[in-house]
Amino acid sequence: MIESIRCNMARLGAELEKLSSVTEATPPAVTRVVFSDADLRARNFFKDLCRKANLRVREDGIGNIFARWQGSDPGAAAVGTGSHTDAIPNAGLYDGVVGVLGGLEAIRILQEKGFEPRRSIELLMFATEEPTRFGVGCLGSRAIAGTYDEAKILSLRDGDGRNPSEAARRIGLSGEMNALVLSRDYYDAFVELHIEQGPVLERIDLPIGIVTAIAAPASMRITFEGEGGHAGTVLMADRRDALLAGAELALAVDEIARATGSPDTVGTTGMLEVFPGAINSIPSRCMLGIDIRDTQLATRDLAVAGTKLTAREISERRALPLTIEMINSDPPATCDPRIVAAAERACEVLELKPLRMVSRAYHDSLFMARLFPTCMIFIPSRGGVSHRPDEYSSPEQIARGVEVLALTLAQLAE
Ligand code: HGY
Ligand code: MN
Ligand code: MN
Repeated sequence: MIESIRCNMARLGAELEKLSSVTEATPPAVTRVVFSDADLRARNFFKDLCRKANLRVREDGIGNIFARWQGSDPGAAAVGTGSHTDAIPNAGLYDGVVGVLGGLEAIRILQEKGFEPRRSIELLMFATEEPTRFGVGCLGSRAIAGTYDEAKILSLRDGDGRNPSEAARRIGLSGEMNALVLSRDYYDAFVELHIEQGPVLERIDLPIGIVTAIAAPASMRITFEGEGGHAGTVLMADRRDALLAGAELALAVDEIARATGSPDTVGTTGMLEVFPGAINSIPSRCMLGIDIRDTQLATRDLAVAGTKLTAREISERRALPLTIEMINSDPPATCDPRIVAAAERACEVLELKPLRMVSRAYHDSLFMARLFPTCMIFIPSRGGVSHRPDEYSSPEQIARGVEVLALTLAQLAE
């Protein structure tokens, strides 16, 4: 096993810096929604770096990018690594990007070490990890895992009414959605390097997290229909105000999540759309976008059921019709012990103390784990902050994560 390895943080830092400037927000905020111009520039930047590292690059119809370092045994299943570079509005520069550019750096420092992989090592940049454009996250990895077939993908729409194929073709992708699934023997292992996006590693002052399980995410849209009307002339007794039902439900989502008895249950009303949205007009429609998660499927489903029940009770009491649309409801993932052990051995060689932990955020690994033995490596997030411009991991923390990833990949590719 390679006994020492060093991340070239000057090189990686410059690339992180460059990519952070590819944004549709005012830096340091990063907005890079899939299939936007910023996304296209990020893709071209990444593919160019991969070609410079002599990786063989291909892109599938939905925009997953695969950059392969050919191993000596072309018939052997490859080892995969990677993450995403799309970013929600007003986000930070590390979410996903550390796993994509850090994955490339891990490959380069192995190449520079003279390591020769038996199994090919393949770096992925997944399309659409964030739900911003199509309302559901991890579209690229769902497609690879076969969780979403062509019909399901084409049923989605963005704000302009385009389906993913139409939106992908606008930036020059084929938009072919019928050949995205990978076979189970395509990867022997998949490892994703990612920022923790939570406070645990920083609080206990450890440099590396090794993920043993990924929480089960669910999201839904609940819409109340009211009557609307003039804010001055409709008396209070005659009103059927949709926003008030939405306000009650948003508070209930918070209470339900706190009441499950599990500290791992989280409930968020991240979207609240009011129609017509005029200050002097009573809301006639209110849509809530609700995100509910837990590491245990049964507890998560209990919170989802409780939310639906409460929404129906509010609808009855206020005589406001409602619609409930489940967007996604995914099982949790368990990471593979063999890869967990490889990552721990890498930490031992590098004299780093890791923490075995769960991931409360979902990641593309949640879906890669449907087909392949999968694991994640976390680095600390300052203050546990993420999905904000002040998201931050230090160059030292990033370098440690890259070095652990490199030695983990080397073990898996031997
Ligand atoms: O929401 C998530 O967990 C991920 O960061 N998209
Ligand atoms: Mn994210
Ligand atoms: Mn992410």
